[in-house]
Amino acid sequence: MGSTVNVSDLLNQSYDLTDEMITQFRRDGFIKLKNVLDEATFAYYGEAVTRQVLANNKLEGIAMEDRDTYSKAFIQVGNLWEKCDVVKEFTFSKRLAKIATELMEVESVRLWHDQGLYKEPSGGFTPWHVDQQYWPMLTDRSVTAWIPLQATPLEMGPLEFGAGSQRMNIARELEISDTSEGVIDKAMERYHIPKIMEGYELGEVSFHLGWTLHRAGGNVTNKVRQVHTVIYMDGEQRMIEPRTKYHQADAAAWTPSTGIGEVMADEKNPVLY
Ligand SMILES: O=C(O)CCC(=O)C(=O)O
Repeated sequence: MGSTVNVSDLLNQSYDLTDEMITQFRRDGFIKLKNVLDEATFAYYGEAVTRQVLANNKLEGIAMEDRDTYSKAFIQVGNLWEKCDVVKEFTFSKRLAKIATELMEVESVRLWHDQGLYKEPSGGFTPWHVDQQYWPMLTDRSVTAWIPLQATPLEMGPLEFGAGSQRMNIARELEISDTSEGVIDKAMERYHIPKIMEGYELGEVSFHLGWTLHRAGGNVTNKVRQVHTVIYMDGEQRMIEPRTKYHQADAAAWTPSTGIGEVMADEKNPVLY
């Protein structure tokens, strides 16, 4: 009798990190891991993510030439897990959450939010930036799992990282824009920060810290670059007093019941590992 393999099994199986991988992540602020997921996962869960991204696409019908740099870069739809139970199963993967926990060297992780980032054919570059400038978090323990739902060669706009940039306080106040692209690029040259950009194989997933500089090139293929992301924070992460309009907006969107100084334990922030 053959045994049935459920498509969700892989999402809950352990992916074993080596000590070298954890050391590399601590040094570089990012890591790309091969064979984290597989084709069957993408066929089932990827389809559900795509359905939600298309159903909630606010850029529908707006021509590329009429958009600003940010909205040329991708269609962005957040908290997909609240909209669809299949996506919830994907976002709540213990396999991914365990990797995030071990890379951040913390005891547990909570969900900050998930989002689809779909770069359309002829979609523009994603400017250099750091994510954590938007988030009112006390410590640097936040990490994004960037999960391409197809192999992503250079022409499709994979992520590019500034290795070790999480330790350097560069342009942390700059929102994602043409200005951040130019200013950060110059600073990276000045401080000799290595820029690392490689395509992603099918099943490869990267993890980057909230303070790691990153960007992506444009999509010059005729296929959409489909990416799901899951953003984790330390299970003990606390909220600081919002300092910017982005802090305020993100606190309201992703952790509405958390008060200043409290652990961010809203019902939107379940412990995932
Ligand atoms: O997908 C992209 O082009 C950019 C993604 C990004 O900046 C992120 O996930 O932090």
